[in-house]
Amino acid sequence: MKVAALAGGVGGARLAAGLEDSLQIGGGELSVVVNTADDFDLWGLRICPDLDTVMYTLAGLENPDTGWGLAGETFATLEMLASYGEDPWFLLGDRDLATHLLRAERLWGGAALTEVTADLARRLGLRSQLLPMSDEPVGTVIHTPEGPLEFQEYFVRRGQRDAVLAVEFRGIGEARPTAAVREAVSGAEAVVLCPSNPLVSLGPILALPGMRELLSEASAPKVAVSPIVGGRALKGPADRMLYSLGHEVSATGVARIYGGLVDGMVIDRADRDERPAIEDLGMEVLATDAVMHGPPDRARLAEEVLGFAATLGRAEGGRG
Ligand code: FO1
Repeated sequence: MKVAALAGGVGGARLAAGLEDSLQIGGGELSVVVNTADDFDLWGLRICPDLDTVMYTLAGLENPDTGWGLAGETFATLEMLASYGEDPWFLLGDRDLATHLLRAERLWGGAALTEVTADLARRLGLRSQLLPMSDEPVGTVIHTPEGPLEFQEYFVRRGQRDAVLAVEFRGIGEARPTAAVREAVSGAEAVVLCPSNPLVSLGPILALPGMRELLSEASAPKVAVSPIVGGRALKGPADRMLYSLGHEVSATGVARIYGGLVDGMVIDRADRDERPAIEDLGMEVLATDAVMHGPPDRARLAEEVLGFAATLGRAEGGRG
C-alpha cells in the first residue's frame, strides 16, 4: 500500500513513524510531505525544523523528551557562540549542526531542498520518502499586537506568549508543491493528514497553490487525525491559535478547517460526542485513543488510521 502523509513537527513525525512501522509489515511505501514554512536562516545555515524532526524520528535518533532535536545532544558550539556574545535562543545541538552544515553546503551550491533532503535521509538510512512541501522558500509570519514576528521568533524566542492576530505565509504565491509531492499524493492509496497544527503546520502545505486541487483529484481516501483532544492541543500553541483566530477549539473546529478536503476524521474517544457535528460536515468519524504516549501507541494508531482509510475507500467505491 502506498501512503502519503502530510506532517508538521513532533505530532506528525510520531504518526509518520507509526505509519512506517505498520506499512513495513505488508511491504508498503510511505512518503511524508513536510511543512517548510517554519524554516529560517541562522548563522549562515538553513534550519528546517520540521523536516529534521521527521527525519530524526524516522531514523530513530530523536530526543524522546522534546520530540525535536537529537537524543543525547550536547551544546558546546552554542556555549562558544554565547562567549562571542551571540544570543543562543534557538537550541541547535552540536550533532544537529552537522545536518545544517551539510544542508547549507548543498543548498548554497545550488541543489534543491528536495534533493538535499533525500540525500540526508538516505545517509541516515530512512526507509520512507521525506519530501519538503516545496523547493521555493515560504516563511510563516505571525501578526501580533507587537507587530509581525517570524515564526521561530514567535514560537521559540518569545515562547508563544503573543496573541495571534493573523497568520501569513510569505512567498506562498510563488511556491508550488514539488514534482515528488505531486507524484506521492496522486499515486497514494491513502492520504493521512497527521495530528499537526492545522493552521501553521499543515496550513502552509494546504495553502500551496494547486495543493487542494491535487488532493481533491487524488483517488485515495483522505483521513485527518485531530491534534485537539478534549479542547486542548496535544502539543504546542494550536489551541490558543485556533481560539485567537476565531475557530472552535475542538476536533470539530479542526474538521471544519479540513472541510471538503478529507473523507474521514480520527478523533479521540474523549471527543466522541462530537461525532454528529463532524458527520454533518460530510466526514466519517473514527473515535479511538488518538494520543500517542510512546512507540507502541504510534503503531497502533497508524494501523487504525489505515484500517479506517481502507473502509472509506471501499464505501466510496473507488472514487476518482
Ligand atoms: N523548539 C523549541 O521550543 N526550542 C528550541 O530551542 C528548538 C530548537 C530546535 C532546533 C532544531 C530543530 O530541528 C527544532 C527545534 N525546535 C525547538 C523545534 C521547532 O522550533 C518547532 O517544533 C517547530 O518549528 C514547530 O513545528
